[in-house]
Amino acid sequence: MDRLSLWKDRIEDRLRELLVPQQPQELFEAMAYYLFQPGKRVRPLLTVAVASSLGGDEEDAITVGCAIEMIHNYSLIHDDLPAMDNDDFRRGLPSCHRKFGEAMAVLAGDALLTYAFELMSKEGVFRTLSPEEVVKLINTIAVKSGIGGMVGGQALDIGGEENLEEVNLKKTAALFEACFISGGIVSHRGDLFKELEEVGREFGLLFQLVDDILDRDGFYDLLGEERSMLKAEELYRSLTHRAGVLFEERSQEIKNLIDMVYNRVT
Ligand code: GRG
Repeated sequence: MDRLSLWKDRIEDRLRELLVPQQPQELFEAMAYYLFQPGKRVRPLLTVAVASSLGGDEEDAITVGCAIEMIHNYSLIHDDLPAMDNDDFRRGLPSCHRKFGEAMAVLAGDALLTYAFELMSKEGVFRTLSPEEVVKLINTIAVKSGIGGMVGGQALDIGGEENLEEVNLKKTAALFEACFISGGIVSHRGDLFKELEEVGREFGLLFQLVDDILDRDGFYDLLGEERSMLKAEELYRSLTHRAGVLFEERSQEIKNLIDMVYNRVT
């Protein structure tokens, strides 16, 4: 089995260890509904791949990756709500609010977001991180998820912001930046913050552009097929090059994840 598949299995197991059945049962079920569906797990995989390539502890990286995956799934639950995208289906199944009702879906999103920070701030959860590194990790993930990141980007989108790049940088790329930076923090490489943030940003922009090309909206609408494919190719080349420079001979899994995203449109 390749390393990405092994990590994916460990991420699946850890998610189930971290979010165990608890009361109120209906809230737990609504929290677990998206989280335990088979997703790509690209965010935790990136976190582990970065940490592993920089010599960090894989178990600690898996824990952080799972917290980020909880935040990602909270954002999907809220994004699907009638007040936002009003989607009845996600991953081919009824969306969270269609299954559990709107109020419970709002609460499930709230609880997943809070739970991510609860677990990262729990004493003893990380085996190799100093208290200062834990604070830096929590702060980074909070900033990238909140008003300066994903939630801010969603607000700009809903408000009709026309600068798509600005919306995507916040709404989509910020959480990918958090994955790369977190992998660095787990590896005690706070000095690489800026470089990791930049690679994460490019990864997020490629991820969103590929999604736009597949859905024929967003940048695809703005640029048309030829120019959006060219832009995707440019981003792909730049990202692969940067990953090679930053992670050197230990960049294979990160490059495989970049390929996985880009290959969806090639
Ligand atoms: C509601 C606070 C709030 C934020 C919403 C949903 C969202 C922010 C941003 C999503 C941006 C994004 C990544 C758009 C691309 C669309 C898409 C396919 C998202 C799903 O992410 P994947 O593909 O999902 O990683 P899986 O199913 O693999 O987990």
